[in-house]
Amino acid sequence: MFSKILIANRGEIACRIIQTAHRMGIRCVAVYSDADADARHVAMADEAFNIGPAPSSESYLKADKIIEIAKQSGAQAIHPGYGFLSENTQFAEACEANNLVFIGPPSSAIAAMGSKSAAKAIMEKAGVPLVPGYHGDDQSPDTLRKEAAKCGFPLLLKAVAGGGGKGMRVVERMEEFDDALAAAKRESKNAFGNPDMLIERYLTQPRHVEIQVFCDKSGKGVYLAERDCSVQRRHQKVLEEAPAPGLSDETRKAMGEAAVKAAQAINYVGAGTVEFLYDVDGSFFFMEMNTRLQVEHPVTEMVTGQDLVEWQLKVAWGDPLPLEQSQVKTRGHALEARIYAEDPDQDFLPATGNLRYLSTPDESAHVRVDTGVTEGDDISIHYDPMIAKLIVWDETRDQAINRMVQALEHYRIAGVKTNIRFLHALADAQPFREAELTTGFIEDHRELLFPKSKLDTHKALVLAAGFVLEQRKSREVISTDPWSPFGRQNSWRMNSEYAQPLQLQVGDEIHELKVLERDDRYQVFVGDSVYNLTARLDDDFLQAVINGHRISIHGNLHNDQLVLFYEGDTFQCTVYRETYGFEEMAGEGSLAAPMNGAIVAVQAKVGDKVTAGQSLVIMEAMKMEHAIKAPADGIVTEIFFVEGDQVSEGAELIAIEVTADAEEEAG
Ligand code: MV4
Repeated sequence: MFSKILIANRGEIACRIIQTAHRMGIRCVAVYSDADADARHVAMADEAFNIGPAPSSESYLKADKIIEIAKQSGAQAIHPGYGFLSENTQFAEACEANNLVFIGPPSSAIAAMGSKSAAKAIMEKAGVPLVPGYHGDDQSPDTLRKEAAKCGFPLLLKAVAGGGGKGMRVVERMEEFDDALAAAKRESKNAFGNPDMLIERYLTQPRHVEIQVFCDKSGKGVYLAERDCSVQRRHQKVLEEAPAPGLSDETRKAMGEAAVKAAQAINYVGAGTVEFLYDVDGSFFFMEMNTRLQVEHPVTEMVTGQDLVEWQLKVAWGDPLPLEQSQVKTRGHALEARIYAEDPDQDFLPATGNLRYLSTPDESAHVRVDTGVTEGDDISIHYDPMIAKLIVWDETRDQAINRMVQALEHYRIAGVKTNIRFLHALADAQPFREAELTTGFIEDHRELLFPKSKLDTHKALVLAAGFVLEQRKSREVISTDPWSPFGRQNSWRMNSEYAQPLQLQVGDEIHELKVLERDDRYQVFVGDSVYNLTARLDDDFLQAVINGHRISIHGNLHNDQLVLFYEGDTFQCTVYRETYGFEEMAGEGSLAAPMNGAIVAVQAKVGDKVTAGQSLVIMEAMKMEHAIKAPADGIVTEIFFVEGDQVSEGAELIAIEVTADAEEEAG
C-alpha cells in the first residue's frame, strides 16, 4: 500500500480522505490556500504546503504546483477529492506523466464522459438504456426537426457540452421547436463554446437514482447499491438517501448491471457514479456518469458497511476489489443532508461569516458528521458554502428520518445563516416521509418548507431574557475580598430586589421588557403580559420554567447577539444594555424604584384591581417626583413600603398579579 499520499482538496472531503488514509497507516500531505492556513484539513494532515492565495484559480486549481509539491514531499499518489481537479483530464495525465498515481479513473475514461452525445453513443453500444431521442453529429435544423417529430412531445433539448442542468430547454409543441432550437444553440454557444444539441423525450416526473460503481485494474466491476438524490434545488442536491424508496430488487439489479456495463465500456477504474432518470413506471435511462467519488458517498457507506475511500486507495494501489458482487449486502436506510451557509429566506443566497458557535450532534452508529470546519472558522466567499454533511442510519426509512430530524435539532450554528431549519422542515414534511420523491419536490412543497416559527414571540422573549440575565450573572466578577458583599454573590443576590429594563430587537421591532428579580425568580413584563420565570444556565444550556411550562433550550449570546435554538428553529435578537433615563423608566411603568429616594404617596392598596399605565406610587428623588405605573392589568398583591419610607434604587415597590385575561394571553 502507499505510504504517503497528497490530497489535492480542502474542506470536508480532504478531512474524510485523511481519516481513512491514517487508519490504513498512510501519511497525508495537505495543500492549502492563504485562506485555509488554520483549516481543519491542514491540522489533520501530517504535513501541509501553502499553494497560493485564496481564490481556487490561484491555489486548489494549480495543477503544476500541486504535482511539484507531491514530488518534493515524496507522495506516491494524489487524491483529488471531488470538484477542483477531480475530473480534469490534463491533471490526471500530468499525474501519470510524473509517476504519481492519480486516485481516480484513467484520463481516457474522464474524457469519454465529457461530451453528452459521445457518452450516449458509448452507452448505446454497451446496451445501457437511453431516453429515446437523437444524439447524432448531424446538427442541421432539418435533421433535428425530423428527429424531434420522431421523438414526440414534450421533448428536451440538451447541450452536448452541458451538464448539471445547464443548457436545457423543454419544447412542448412542434410549432415552438425552431425558436427553441435557435435560442438553445445561442445559449450553449455562449456558455460552453459549443452549440450542438441532443434531443430527448422529456420525462415530466422523473427521479434521480444513481448507482455507485467500482472497477479494479483487472477490469472487474461491482455496484454498491443506489442512491436517490431526487430532492434537489436548481440542480444542487439537498437530501440524498440509500436505498431508493420503492425500487424493486429486479430494477436495482438491472440498473446496477447496466451501470457496471457503462463503466466497463470506458475501461473505468476506481469509484464512479452512473446517474439514471427513473420514471414513474419503473423504467430507467442513463443520464450521465460522474468519474469521481461523490459528495453523497456516505449514504452508500452507511448501508453497505464499506469504506469507499479505502476501496479507492486499494484499487489505485492495484489490489483487486475488496468484495465480489454477491458479497455486497445492504442493511437499513441512510440519509444525508447537506448543511449549507445560505439564507433560505433570501432565495438561498450564499452566506458568509464566522462560525462563532458550532455544536454538532453526538456521533454514533446512527449519526455521522462529515465536516471540514470547527467553531471559530470563517465561511468565506472563496469556496463552496457547504458547512457539513449530516448522515444518519437506521433499520427503516421512517426511523432514519426521525434520526435526521433529531440530529438537525442538535446541529446548532450561530454567526452564519444556514439551511438547517429548511432541512428540518424538509425531512419532517409528510410528503417526504411518504417518499413522494421527484425532482420537483422542493418547488411543489414550498408551503411546507418555510414553516412558521414554533416558538411564540412572547415565550421566546422571556427565554431570551432568562438567557441574558443568567449569563450576565455568571459572568459577574466575584470579588477576591472575602468581606465584600459582592464576593458573597449568592447570599447577597438572594436578598436583592431590583427591576431592570431589557430591550430586545427582533428584526425591525424593539421589544421593551421589564424584569424583576427576587429570590432567584424573575417576573418578566412583555407588552401587557407578565411571566413568572425561573432559569438556570449551564454554559449554553438554559433550563427555564415559564408560568409552569418547562422549556430546555440551547443558545449563544455573543456581543449582544443572542441566538436561541428550539426544535430545529432559531430565534435571534439583539440585546441592548440598560439605556433608560430615570424619567423614562418611571414613565414606562416600572414597579421598581428608579433610584434612591422617598415614597411620597401610595395610590393603591392590596386587593385593588389596577389597569396598565395606572399610577400606583409617587416617589421623590433629587427634588423631582416620579410616578410608578402598573405595567399590566392586574391585582395588587403586596405593597412593600409605606409613605415616608426611604427606598434604594432597584427595590421592588409593589407586586401585581396579572389578571386571568392577561395570563391567558401570556400563556
Ligand atoms: C432530463 C429530465 C427529464 N427528461 N432529461 C437535469 C440535470 C441533467 N443532468 C439532466 N436533467 C434532467 N434531464 C429528460 N429526458 C429532467 C432533468 C432534471 C433533473 C434530473 C435529475 C435531478 C434533478 C433534475 C431537475 C430538473 C430536471
